[in-house]
Amino acid sequence: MDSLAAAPGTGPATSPLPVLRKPRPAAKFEDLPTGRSLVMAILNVTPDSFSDGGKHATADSAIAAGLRMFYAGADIIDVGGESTRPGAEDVSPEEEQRRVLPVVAALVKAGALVSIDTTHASTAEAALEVGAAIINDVSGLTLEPGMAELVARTKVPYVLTHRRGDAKTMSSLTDYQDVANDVVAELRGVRDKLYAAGVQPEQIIIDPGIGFSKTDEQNWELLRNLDRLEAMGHKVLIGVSRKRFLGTLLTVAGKAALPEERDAATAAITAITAARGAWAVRVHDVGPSLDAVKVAARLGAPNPGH
Ligand code: PMM
Repeated sequence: MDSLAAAPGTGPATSPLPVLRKPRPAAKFEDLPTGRSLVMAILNVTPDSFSDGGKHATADSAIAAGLRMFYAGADIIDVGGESTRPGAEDVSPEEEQRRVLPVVAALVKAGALVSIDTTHASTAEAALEVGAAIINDVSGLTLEPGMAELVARTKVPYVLTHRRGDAKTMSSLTDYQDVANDVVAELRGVRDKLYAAGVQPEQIIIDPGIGFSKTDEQNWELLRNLDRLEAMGHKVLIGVSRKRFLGTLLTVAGKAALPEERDAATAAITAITAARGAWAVRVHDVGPSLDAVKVAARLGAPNPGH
């Protein structure tokens, strides 16, 4: 049996990750499946993310979890070492890199396509050096100096996510005239900075930043108006997985649903956004969303443009 195909944890006790012995050729962005929306799996290597914080506090446990998602069919594994939970403390780029780089390197070696979820240009650059293929930046309107130049120089795909302020301030920055129009206008402003640095339009993937500086109602309003984001002419990524507004929606007897009780609603949104042409969804629970994007494609979802 190809040792690469062994499920993590099934090897001898002395070798908990036999899958890593035989490196696979690096996965390429251009080789991602076409004809359906993609599933990006969330792998937070943090002590404090809002829904899965602390689960993967060591590199080995994060690598094993990432491999499980890869074998479950995730198209992209999104590795992050900095919590973006509202109110979260800043993490230094050094600490962030200590957390994520071994994980990125191991998953790349196993043949996964990896994106690096970071707001720091130095972490993005270090992750690209060990094989990450996409930069997923949630800094939004507060783009870090050097990030645009890095994206232009390396020519990698870049997720431009809408967010006002940072993790500490974003929850109070929810004044919009018309949330969909304002988000598009503000994304255009950051996009102009990226273009000015030499980033090409086809490198940019747009994300409305569900839950970032938005109220619950504004999140729903954005999801209702995906076509306005798509009209910007880029691929669109949607990240709703286990977010608080789903907990509120699923309240029973005055008690919001817990993060792990929000996966069915997440998969429902995957189906609906895939049917409306989203390029990819960012989720914790890979299987149901992968099924949902296949259903949407079979029912004739618009080609998500990749
Ligand atoms: N949400 C989180 C983190 N990174 N990246 C993108 N592109 N879009 C998102 O919506 C997004 C993100 C916060 O959720 P988590 O704590 O579950 O990772």
